Amino acid sequence: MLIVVDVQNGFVPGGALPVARGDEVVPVVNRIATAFENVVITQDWHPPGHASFASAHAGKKPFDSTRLAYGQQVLWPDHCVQGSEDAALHRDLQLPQAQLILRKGFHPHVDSYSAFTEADRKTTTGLAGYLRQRGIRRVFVAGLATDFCVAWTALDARRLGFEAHVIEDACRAIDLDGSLSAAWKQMLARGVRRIQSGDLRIA
Ligand code: VGL
Ligand code: ZN
Repeated sequence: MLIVVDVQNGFVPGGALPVARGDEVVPVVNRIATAFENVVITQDWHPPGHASFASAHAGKKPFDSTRLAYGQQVLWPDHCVQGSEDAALHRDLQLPQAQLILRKGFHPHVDSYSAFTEADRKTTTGLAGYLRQRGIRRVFVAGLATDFCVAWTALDARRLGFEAHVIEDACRAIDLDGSLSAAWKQMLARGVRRIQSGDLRIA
C-alpha cells in the first residue's frame, strides 16, 4: 500500500504553507504509484479558524508554538481550508487507481499530521482498520512534509503494527528548527525503513 500524504496546493510553492521544492514530488509519486495495487491519498482538511492556525491565537505568529489541550502544537499559517483551492490536490497528481482519499485535521480543536491518529493521540481516523480489514500489513509513505505528516504517519504505522517504508526522494521537508533530522532519527529508531524510489521495482 502506498500512502500519498498531502500533495496539495497549500504545500507547494505558491501555497499557503509552501514546502521548498514540494512540487518536485509530483512526478516521482506518479511514477512510483504504478508499482502499487493499493494507493491511499491523504488531504489536510481544516475548517476556518482551526486550532493549528496562528491566526486563531491572539499574539501568535506562524511557526510559533503553543500549548493546546492535548499538548504542544506548532502554529501554522492558515492553510488547506476545506473546499479551498489551497486544499485541492496538486493538479498534476495522476493517481486514478487510488481507492481512498482520507481527509484529516477537520476537528476544529485537534490537528492531525498522521493519517492514522489525530494529535490528541486518541482520536483515530480509521485507517488502521481499513488496512487490516483488507489484509494490508506493509505501507510505503511519500509526499509532504517529510518531517511532519509523512513522519507522523510512518511512526503511527509502526506503532500500530505495520511495516513502514518512507520513500525519501518522493518527499520534501519543512525543516523547522532541526525537525527533519529529529524526524529521521525517531523514524529509524522505531524501525521505519528509509528507501529511495529507485529501490522499488517499477514496471
Ligand atoms: C502539514 C503542517 C501542518 C503536513 C500539515 O502536511 O506536513 N504540516 N499541516
Ligand atoms: Zn495542516
